[in-house]
Amino acid sequence: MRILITGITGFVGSHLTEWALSRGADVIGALRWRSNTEHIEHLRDRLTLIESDLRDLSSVLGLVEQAHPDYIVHLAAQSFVAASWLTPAETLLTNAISQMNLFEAIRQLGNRARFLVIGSSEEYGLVEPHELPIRESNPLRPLSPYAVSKVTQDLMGYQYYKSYGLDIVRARAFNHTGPRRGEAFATSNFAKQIAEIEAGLREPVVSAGDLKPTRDFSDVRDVVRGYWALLERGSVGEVYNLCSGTDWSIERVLQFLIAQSKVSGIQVRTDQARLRPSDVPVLRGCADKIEAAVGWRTRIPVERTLSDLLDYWRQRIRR
Ligand code: A2R
Repeated sequence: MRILITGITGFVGSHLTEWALSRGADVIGALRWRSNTEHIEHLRDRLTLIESDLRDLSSVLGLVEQAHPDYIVHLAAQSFVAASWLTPAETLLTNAISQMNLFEAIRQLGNRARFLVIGSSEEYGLVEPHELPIRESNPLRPLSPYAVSKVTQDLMGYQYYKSYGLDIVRARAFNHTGPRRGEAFATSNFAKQIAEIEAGLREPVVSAGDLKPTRDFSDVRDVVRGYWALLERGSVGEVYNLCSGTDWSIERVLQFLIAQSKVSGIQVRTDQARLRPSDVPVLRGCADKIEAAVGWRTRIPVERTLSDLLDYWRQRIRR
């Protein structure tokens, strides 16, 4: 079994690589010449890495031809909602064109790989209270440029499946976190700040954006196990939520992390720069469909995920 992972150097890419290797797969990773490989250094001698530019079709044709995959998981993306407000065109271009080039490459080469489209709970956007928990049939009402880019990827997956019969399965992952999460993301950012406070590198104040929104958090290690199950047993053309079914406010996440700290009396300060033009107030998903289809549900409690994330930052800062 050969799996091509784009975005292999990212947070999810490194965890999916570990999972795929544990399943005995040959892993081929696509990366840019300037990609930071620190998350996959410990796996490097077990991988094949191919440099490519996903926004250039001729480069992607070469990548798919060389990789000759059975599975493709397309994780490469401008993945950060907040950054998408500053770079909406870049976000849409990267996320839409990269996937289109991959679809065109497998179509033109006649490759039969199963392709996992990585969507997001952000696609649902504005959700009315009576629509909770969110099912796959919920309307898509995106509230950020990132969310629009993910709706585009999702519907493009539907279209290429319908138009050309490509073997495409679509995932809508709700928030996921854990070790190696990029420091721009709230959970990781809080954990990093607390680890820095413990190390005496900053005053005992955590700066934060809006604490009111609630999110349905899963552990990244559960999510990559779900992606694998969809590759193996998901139904072609279908779309599946990956979520825990419970939501935590950002405030609760922050207070949990502060309570784990060895330093007492840590304060919280609102940082205006972290507030966004519009934010999704509540995201809580329903995972019934994926559970019925492939038997997947989350196993790791949020508390463990957050503790592991804090430990990750403690170790990094010590290093
Ligand atoms: O920045 P790099 O070179 O280390 O690579 C990142 C890659 N990436 C790209 N690859 C090729 N061409 C691009 N224009 C490009 N822009 C970004 O995507 C990195 O390997 C990966 C993103 O990693 P993270 O930011 O850590 O995202 P994460 O959480 O792993 O997200 C994976 C997927 C994305 O579709 C998200 O939108 C979704 O899960 O939540």
